[in-house]
Amino acid sequence: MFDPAPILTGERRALARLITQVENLTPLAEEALAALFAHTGRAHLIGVTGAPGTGKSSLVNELTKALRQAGETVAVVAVDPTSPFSGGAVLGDRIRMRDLSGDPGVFIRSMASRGALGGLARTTADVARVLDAAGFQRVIVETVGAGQSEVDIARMAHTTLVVEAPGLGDEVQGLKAGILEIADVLVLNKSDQPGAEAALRALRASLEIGHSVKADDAWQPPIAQTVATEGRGIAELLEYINAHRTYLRASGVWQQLERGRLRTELELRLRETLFSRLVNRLENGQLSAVLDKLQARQIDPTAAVRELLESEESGK
Ligand SMILES: Nc1nc2c(ncn2[C@@H]2O[C@H](COP(=O)(O)OP(=O)(O)O)[C@@H](O)[C@H]2O)c(=O)[nH]1
Ligand SMILES: [Mg+2]
Repeated sequence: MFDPAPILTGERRALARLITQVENLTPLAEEALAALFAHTGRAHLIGVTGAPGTGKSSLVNELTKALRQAGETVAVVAVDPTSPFSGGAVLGDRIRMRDLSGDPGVFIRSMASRGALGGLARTTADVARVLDAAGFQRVIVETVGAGQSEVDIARMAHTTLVVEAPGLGDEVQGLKAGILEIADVLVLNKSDQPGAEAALRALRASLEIGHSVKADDAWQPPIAQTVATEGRGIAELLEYINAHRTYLRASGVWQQLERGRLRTELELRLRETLFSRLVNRLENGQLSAVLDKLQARQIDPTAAVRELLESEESGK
């Protein structure tokens, strides 16, 4: 039996244990998520993405400190698809340990994403939900910006930060189209490094091009210039993040986003449930028999679906 009380009061060991359950997709985790759902929907979810080494972990660390100074509670979920023991992740964690350990208003968790049985995006969303239910006012999710799972994670966040650093050369122009679409706030970190001015110009230029394709036209992504290692530009970055949250709430986009996310989840779960229900009702070997006919070009895919559905209905 799941006891929600220690989670709702943010008890750390209970939280850590439950998150492990969520990662392992256990029945207890399912029960817990169901019981906690009514307590979710309050936290501001902030996604932080960008190439490895741009300074995401350092930035998250600084942001967390700034938020704590403002009296807010913060949970951080670090997702690194390459390896839980990669240099960047470990370094970032060490930085965090030093500055933030022992603070009861902060909870930090690194996820071993390789083992995410239910898929990285879903596991991350469920972990964020647990932390939301635990009452953390901000939940920050750090991902290595590489592929679809980052875009999925960004969709889950209310506010997505895309972190860039100078010296990435043509990449800055190259990868922009896709990644800029998900950016609510752009961060040019390592502004102390050579090439920062050029990178800023490149970012501005691609923002102008990208702006026309952005669905959400009323918000123009600002660019924050930071030096995470020195804490420079962090106050301004936090202002942008808060301005975005204010915008989301005032415009009603916050509600729209939430409804869209819940709709996607509902449809996904419906699809999975209906599919496995159907497959369970089919006779052994029926699916592969239809597949044989498909492969032999005796029937087409639409007819295959019809045949499977009809035999499922007549078998009732
Ligand atoms: N010069 C400089 N180095 C930075 C800055 N921010 C982070 N770094 C360094 O860049 C490296 C990668 O930082 P990290 O936060 O782990 O990047 P991540 O892989 O994006 O999470 C570390 O050695 C940091 O100390 C910055 O603003 N300026
Ligand atoms: Mg990192």
